[in-house]
Formats: sequence, C-alpha cells, structure tokens
Amino acid sequence: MEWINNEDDGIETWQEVNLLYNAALKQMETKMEILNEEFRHINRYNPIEHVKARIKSPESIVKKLKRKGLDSTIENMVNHVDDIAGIRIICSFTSDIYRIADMIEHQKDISVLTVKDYITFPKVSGYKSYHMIVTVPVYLSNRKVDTKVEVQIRTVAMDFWASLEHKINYKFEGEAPAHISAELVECARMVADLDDKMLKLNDEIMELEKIRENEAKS
Ligand code: 0O2
Repeated sequence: MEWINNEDDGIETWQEVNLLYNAALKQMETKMEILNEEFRHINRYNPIEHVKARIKSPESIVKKLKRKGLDSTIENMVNHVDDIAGIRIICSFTSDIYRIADMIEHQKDISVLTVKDYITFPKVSGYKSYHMIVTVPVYLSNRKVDTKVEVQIRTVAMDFWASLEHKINYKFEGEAPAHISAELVECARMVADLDDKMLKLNDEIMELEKIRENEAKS
C-alpha cells in the first residue's frame, strides 16, 4: 500500500506513525497498571480485569478514510482517524467503568477530546461500552506530540457480547439475518441483567465484609 506523504505535519511515514502511536499506547497501559495497583491498595480490589491494546491495521485505516471520502494520506489518517491507537479496558462491574473513566479524566497530562457513553445510551444493536478519545503527550528527541488514543471501557460480559457481535457482523458484512440481530439484542438484554445482578451481589458481599471487620474490631 502506498501512503501519500505530507511534509508539513512532522509525521511523514507509516513507521513514524507506528512509533508515535505505539509510544502512546505504552504510556496508557502503564498508567492503567499504576491506577489499578493504587486502587487495589486503597480499596482492596482490582477494578481492571485486563487491558488489550492494538494499532489499527493499515488496511482498516484506508477503509475508514475511504468511508469518510478522504485520500489515504498520513495527514488525513492522523487528523481524521481517531482510533489508530486503541486500548480496551475490561472490568468486572458496571460501576468500575465510570470509576476508571473518572481516573483517566483526572490525569493532568491526558486531555479528553470526546466521550461516547454507550453504557447509559446503548446502541440499537445492543452494543454497550464507554468510549473516550484522549490525547497523551509523547516526548520525541526534539518535540512533544499529543497523540490520540481511543479508550474503550466495558465489563467482561459486555466484551463477550461485543466480540461475538463483531464476528457475526464481519461474517455477514453488516447484513446479518433479522432473527440473528434480534437474538443479539436479546443477548444484550441478558448481559445487562447479568451485569446488574453481579454488581448487586458484589455490593452485598463488600457490605458484609465491612460489618464483619467492624465486629472483629469491637
Ligand atoms: P474496529 O474494527 O473494531 O476498529 P469513528 O471511529 O468515530 O469514525 P464511530 O463508529 O462513530 O466511528 O465510533 P464509535 O461509535 O465510537 O465506534 C468505534 C469503535 O467501537 C468501532 O471501531 C468498534 O470497535 C466499536 N463499536 C462501535 N459500535 C459497535 C457495535 O455496534 N458492535 C461492536 N461489536 N463494536 C462496536 P470500528 O473502527 O468501527 O471497528
């Protein structure tokens, strides 16, 4: 694949793009690790189950640019594709999603550009996830580049649903038979119920633990 280079933006080759976005992902992963450890230290549990990071493939970037009616230039990809670097944070409970989002927002060197809350407002397909486009500073030898990262935060159950739905949509190229789409919407409802029940159970367990500890102290 051929990229048309742009001399003005300081990022001229796919290799430079890769270097920059990989550096941004590393920073985000380290930040998440530190936040998780600190949270465990204070609250005695890990809000983050695991983190997945990826750089979007050149083919997917070209597809996205085409969909937006844009040429495959480095300038266009840097300016118009917000998810070249993506990090997915998987947590146990719905309440953790907002906690993690809040912790990210409060990091001084992170700027939040956009937020899409598909937890409170799920997509018609049933898709639930919390999306943020943020920038993190990447320090190169002669300059600082604020680099965009897409952050997706969701529960284990939501992630299970989203990966199956993604696979199905990929297989049917977005035209899944109506009964399969309907089943997926039903599954999304079951996932939401499961998340609710698990959260309530966890809250109850934490409450009981607190009572036991207080009893042991007195
Ligand atoms: P891929 O292959 O996963 O990277 P934008 O990025 O703003 O141009 P959009 O769709 O407005 O496009 O952004 P949005 O809604 O924040 O979605 C971004 C990503 O969320 C998608 O990236 C998917 O990864 C995921 N996503 C959004 N909607 C759905 C959905 O209904 N089902 C599933 N399984 N995933 C979804 P890409 O680039 O579309 O795809």
